[in-house]
Amino acid sequence: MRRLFRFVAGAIFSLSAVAAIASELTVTDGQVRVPMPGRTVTAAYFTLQNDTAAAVSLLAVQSSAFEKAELHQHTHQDGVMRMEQVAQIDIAANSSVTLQPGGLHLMLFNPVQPLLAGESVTVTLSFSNGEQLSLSMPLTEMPRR
Ligand SMILES: [Cu+2]
Repeated sequence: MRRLFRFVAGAIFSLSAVAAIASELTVTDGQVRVPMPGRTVTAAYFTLQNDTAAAVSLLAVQSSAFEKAELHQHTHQDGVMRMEQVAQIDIAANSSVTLQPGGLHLMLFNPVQPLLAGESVTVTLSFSNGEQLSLSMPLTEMPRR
């Protein structure tokens, strides 16, 4: 009887460990901007939360709604706003990184379908720990300036 109890307790522990690992990398506040009329390039923003004890990197991204997706960083140089592609986005242990206008962002090129505000597109993120997250992100209008 005692042996059986130990086995059951061990099984429950394993299950909860798996559940914890699955939820340690999360993405919140995801949104994909509807491209400006006549434009074929747009950006996506979201927050990456890493609740593991190890740093992890976002290495690649793709979306079924676009031909190409890249990780980008905005930089200010001599008063001019530029952006450049980055190879990866690092998220330190137990911390978060936010992709937002004027900073890190996801650059999306050449939509392969009509994009309407209020609908959503799927974005797939691949991480250095082998984890892959497929997320549905809402399409939002560019804010007017
Ligand atoms: Cu960009």
